[in-house]
Amino acid sequence: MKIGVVMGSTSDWGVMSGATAILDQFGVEYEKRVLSAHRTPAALEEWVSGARERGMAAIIAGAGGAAHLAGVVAAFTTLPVIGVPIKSRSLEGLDSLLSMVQMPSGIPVATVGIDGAKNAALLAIAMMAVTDSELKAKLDEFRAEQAKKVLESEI
Ligand code: RP5
Repeated sequence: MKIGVVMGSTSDWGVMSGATAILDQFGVEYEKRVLSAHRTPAALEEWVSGARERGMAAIIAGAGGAAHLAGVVAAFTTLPVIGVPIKSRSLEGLDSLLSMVQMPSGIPVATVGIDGAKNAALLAIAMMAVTDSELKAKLDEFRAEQAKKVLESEI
């Protein structure tokens, strides 16, 4: 199984590379694409519609502004969709956050915090780990390492 990572613009890559860095760290395969809900709707539909057949377990979608990308992705698939609201130039990402988190009932998007690409990847990994014991062990190790750092920290 792999994860899909899609973003609306190359300008989102600075944030979205945080998701692929986590997927690399856990050895999880992914497909990454720049596709826009409003600039390339047909190509987006094609990519998302074939995602399950290409072995994807979930799709992470990052976009800024009126960030309808994640909602449109969710409209074309029943795979879990995780939205990453990207901090926008004019409203600091509040527009992106509300566009994703306030999806109307029936088509869910699991939305992480503004610029929360790393958490999106960790959530996708947690989904895969439900049925993948090797990944679950890696997730447990990641959590233990994180806890150790906090407990060892000094102020
Ligand atoms: C959205 O508009 C993208 O996801 C990006 O966050 C934002 C700005 O895009 P660019 O103008 O930088 O291409 O579609």
